[in-house]
Amino acid sequence: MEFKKEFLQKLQSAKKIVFFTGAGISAESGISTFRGKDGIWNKMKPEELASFDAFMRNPDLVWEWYQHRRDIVNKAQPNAGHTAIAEFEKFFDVSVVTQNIDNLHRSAGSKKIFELHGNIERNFCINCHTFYNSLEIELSNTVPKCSKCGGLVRPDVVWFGEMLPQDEFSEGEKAAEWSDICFVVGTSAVVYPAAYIPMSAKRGDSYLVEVNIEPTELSSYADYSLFGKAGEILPKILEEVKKFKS
Ligand code: BJW
Ligand code: ZN
Repeated sequence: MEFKKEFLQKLQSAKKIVFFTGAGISAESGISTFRGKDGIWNKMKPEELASFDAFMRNPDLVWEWYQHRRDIVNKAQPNAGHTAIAEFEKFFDVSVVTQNIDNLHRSAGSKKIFELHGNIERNFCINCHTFYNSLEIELSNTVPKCSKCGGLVRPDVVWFGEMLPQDEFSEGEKAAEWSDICFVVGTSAVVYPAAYIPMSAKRGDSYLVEVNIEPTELSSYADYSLFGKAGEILPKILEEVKKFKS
């Protein structure tokens, strides 16, 4: 694979790198994306499952959907894309700003991770806010009740209409703004405020590189678009890095 010269030069001089990732980076680990060809939302409407109103309307249904996805996530392994990102840390100051809730960046060994949409492993009581990790509650297909107050327990993920965790978002924004290169990997970049992250990078004069199997909302904005699978392209970029860092 041939990369353009300008990109290779940026890679040679870069110190801080941000990876802004979405569902597409986990597709090769067997986790479905939301939108696009094999997206789960071709079959189900997001507002029917990924909102607090939906949860209150039918808590068991929403819980069962997360339970199903938890099963998939628990069996999934990081792929070559996650592993390459973790290995970038040997050569650069790397931050991973992810919209994913699947823990695969952590399993791959990335250290500095900002999770914008929460984590499927954590749950909390909507009443008294007691946190439960998935090992602490009985995981069945019906919604669990809080052992302290009997309230409904929900996954600690960010649904439509909900605020993102402020620290994770502002740290992620800062990392993007101060980065020399910002890779935007496997995201349709249509969900806000997460999709402001690449814009923060641009504002800080970072070099914006998109990695996706198809053009997105961001393509016209990116300095360089690489179309193909993240699990194939990212290891090739890492090979280039190794050439000039060793
Ligand atoms: C590959 C590949 C391979 C495949 N290799 N690539 C402007 C400002 C602020 C808010 C808004 C705004 N406009 C609208 C809003 C509201 C709303 C929003 O953004 N709506 C848009 C959809 C229109 N945002 C919100 O509600 C947010 N909160 C908020 O705004 O709070 C403020 C507020 C509070 C109260 C009142 C008023 C305001 C919250 C958003 C939460 C999103 N949550 C979800 C669910 C999380 C839990 C769960 O997982 O169930 O997050 S929705 C879903 O989308 C999930 C994802 O993280 C997110 C982004 O999806 P992502 O990762 O981009 O995946 P896909 O599937 O879209 O794309 C995959 C890509 O991969 C594709 O491009 C493929 O081509 C590619 N691909 N294989 C490389 N192998
Ligand atoms: Zn409680």
